[in-house]
Amino acid sequence: MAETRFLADYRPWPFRLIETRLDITLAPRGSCVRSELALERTGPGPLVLDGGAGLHTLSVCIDGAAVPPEALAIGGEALTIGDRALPEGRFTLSCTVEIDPEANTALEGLYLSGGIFCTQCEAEGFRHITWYPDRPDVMAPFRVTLRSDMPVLLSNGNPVASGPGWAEWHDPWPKPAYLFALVAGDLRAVSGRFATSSGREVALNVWVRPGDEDRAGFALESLVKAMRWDETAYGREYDLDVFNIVAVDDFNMGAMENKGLNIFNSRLVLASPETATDSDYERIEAVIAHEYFHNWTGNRITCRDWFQLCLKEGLTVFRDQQFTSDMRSAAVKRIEDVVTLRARQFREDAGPLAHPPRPDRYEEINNFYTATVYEKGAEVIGMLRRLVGDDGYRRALDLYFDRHDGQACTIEDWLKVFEDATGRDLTQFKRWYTDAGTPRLTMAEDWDQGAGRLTLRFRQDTAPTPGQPDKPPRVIPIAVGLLSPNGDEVVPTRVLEMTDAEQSFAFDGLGGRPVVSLLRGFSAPVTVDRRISRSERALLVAHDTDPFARWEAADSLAMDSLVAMAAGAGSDPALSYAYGGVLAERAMDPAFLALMLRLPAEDEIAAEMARRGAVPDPDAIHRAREALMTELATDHARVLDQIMAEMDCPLPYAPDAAQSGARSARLAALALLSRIDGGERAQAVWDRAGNMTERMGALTQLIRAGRAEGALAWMEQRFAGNRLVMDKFFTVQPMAAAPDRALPVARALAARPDFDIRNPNRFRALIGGFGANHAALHAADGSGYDFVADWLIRIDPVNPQIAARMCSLLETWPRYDEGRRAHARRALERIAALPGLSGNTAEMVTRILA
Ligand code: 0A1
Ligand code: ZN
Repeated sequence: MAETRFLADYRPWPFRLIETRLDITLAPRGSCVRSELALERTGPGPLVLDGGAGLHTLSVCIDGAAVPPEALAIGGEALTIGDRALPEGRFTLSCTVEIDPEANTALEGLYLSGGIFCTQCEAEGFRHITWYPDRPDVMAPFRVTLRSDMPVLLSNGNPVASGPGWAEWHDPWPKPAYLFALVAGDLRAVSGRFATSSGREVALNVWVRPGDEDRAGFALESLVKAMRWDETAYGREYDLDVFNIVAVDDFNMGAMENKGLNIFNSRLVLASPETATDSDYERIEAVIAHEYFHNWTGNRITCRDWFQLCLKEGLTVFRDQQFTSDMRSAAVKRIEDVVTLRARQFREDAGPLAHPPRPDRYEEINNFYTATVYEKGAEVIGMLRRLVGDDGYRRALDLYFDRHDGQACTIEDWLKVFEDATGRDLTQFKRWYTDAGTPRLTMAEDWDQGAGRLTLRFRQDTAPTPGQPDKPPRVIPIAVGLLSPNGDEVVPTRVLEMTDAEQSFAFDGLGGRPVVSLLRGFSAPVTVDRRISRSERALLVAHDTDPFARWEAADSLAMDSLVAMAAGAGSDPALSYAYGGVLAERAMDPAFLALMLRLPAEDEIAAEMARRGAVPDPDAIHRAREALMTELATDHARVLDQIMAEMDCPLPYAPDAAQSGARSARLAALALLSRIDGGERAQAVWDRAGNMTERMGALTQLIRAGRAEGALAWMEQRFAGNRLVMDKFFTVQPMAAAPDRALPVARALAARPDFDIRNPNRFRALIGGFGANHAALHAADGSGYDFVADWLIRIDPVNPQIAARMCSLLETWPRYDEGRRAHARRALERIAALPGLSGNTAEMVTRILA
């Protein structure tokens, strides 16, 4: 088992790294890496470099002379040169190692993806390339020579010179090793140019495999939009002559912000109307922007250590969310972000893997690229901005860039710029970074008719999380508005700042008792308990001026109904009535309408039941949700059909907000209607579909209705050579299948020769698709847990990062009944007992079982 690292143990590295030179000769089985590090001592102690088991060390020299064996120790993961072998002042350490990219199935360090050499160095991948101070606070300019007969040779920074079989790159901006990258392959560029606001000309390239060029245009357009936006919104300009993006098929995550050379999972680059859905397009635009924004928030200013990961990730997610809100509909984006936050981060916070946005200990840092670090990290910044206002936020960010450019920083540095720029004391606010768990906000109302006064009494409680039994109160910005009983807004949005465990706020001068629109814009990542009548909720659904609160009122009405139905009650007629009102409203943005029509997912219902102290029954939840959809479809069939007709988009296809909104409303209506027509309409949509969005919408319903054979056969035949489309084929079948069909379907898919577990996308597609079928994953006989465990066991020796990440499919086991819990525990213990289990997976399984 790996050892635990603690935030409190941070020590600066006792050397200064002045420059890094690399000379790399690429070959699939034996790549030779020669490094030269210009160093200077700044503190006492030996020189310790990080490295991995895969380094075959050929030489280690100081100022050209071999380090004597008695001064050199090469043990498992460290190379140590004794104090006395080190010269005073500046010296050069050169190492030569050989590595084997072809054997690298973990996809960390240098590896091959479909014949393309590429790298992934975050968080600690560089140590698999050569011996190095592989920590984010050691930054240096890089000069890199690549040697290979591949036609395209790329690294960070600007190109310096090249000839047949070699290329030299120079990155003048000091960077930590995790931002290093190289790519060598037979690639084609889709190119453009960008003139920065101060007149610098930048060459832009999106590099793809020959034949994929016609699917790279949207990524390039997205990049240009992101570059312009960062100049306007944050005053941040690009700082090199070239910006390269490379798409590879085998990648553990979504994409990586290596300086000037972003490497992407091809699913976040390649798109055409025939192969990608509207959500794929939206995601591509967002991730291209995210990686680009890292150039300032992550690269120019990086993290002191990996405990500070949310410093760059929370901020960059916050920035990409702002970007998408500006490019598309802000209201819709906010709701989508909250849905994801609740589905992933609240789930994490409520279970055994709960941790703060800035953890203070870890075993394997790769296990901390989590929804809490990313999405909650972004929410925390949203709260900060709400508290200091837009101007305060802008001043703080300007100060952050001014003060910390070129540095490796901490959350303390970040909070300090807000304190200095706005004069606010953020001592209590800091708890959002250091404390885990989702606060539960309880609100009660006192109405004094005589005085015309409404008093809102709040309480905040946070349940204990692993290692953190006590939860002191946090600062919670609560955005509130008041509506009169006829739906007019009588008090516009006001942000109440709650700082105590219990606190009251009064509104005076009211003519009559208003209805409270609470937590507008989702002003804080908390759950809310309030007593509110159905008619008040219905009033909010019909009239709230805040789109988030309006959606939330509909969502919670549906949630209450579903929770009651899953516990055996009948459905609530108020819900269908409220839906009728929504459907009758013609002026609504179609994308917003689609969200209003959406019912909470089965996993969300289970989470809510657990939060309310009940034990969720997955089968009952599935039946309840199906019954409610059937009822809504039956009650509103006519108007749903009208929506389907009205929202049929004209050609040509565009992945913009307007068209994709219309398609999502149409497909939401189709999903409801398919519950009552045996899949007739879905078949019609499939037969006429002109793009992948409609195809996937229809196919999902055809699978549910058990009549997808023809569609699946067509898809397989038409797209056999397209890995990204075939990933959809692998996901949608187990996901949409009836719970008792999902396992046989998943097993059959797993037996296919194209289920290649060395490709992370394919593995995630099938196992993740199965895991998204809530009732199948949590089957009472434990078969779902066993299936997942079997595959985690198979993938762990191939790719430990993917195995560890997918363990989170099992993180919710404590919610369920004793029978299911016993099955889940046995499945987890079976993984834990595996000889040679990776440290990554061992840490996850241990935490999940604890
Ligand atoms: N920094 C990247 C995400 C990333 C993290 C880790 C990786 O390998 C373990 C790869 C990519 C981002 O935020 O997009
Ligand atoms: Zn990121």
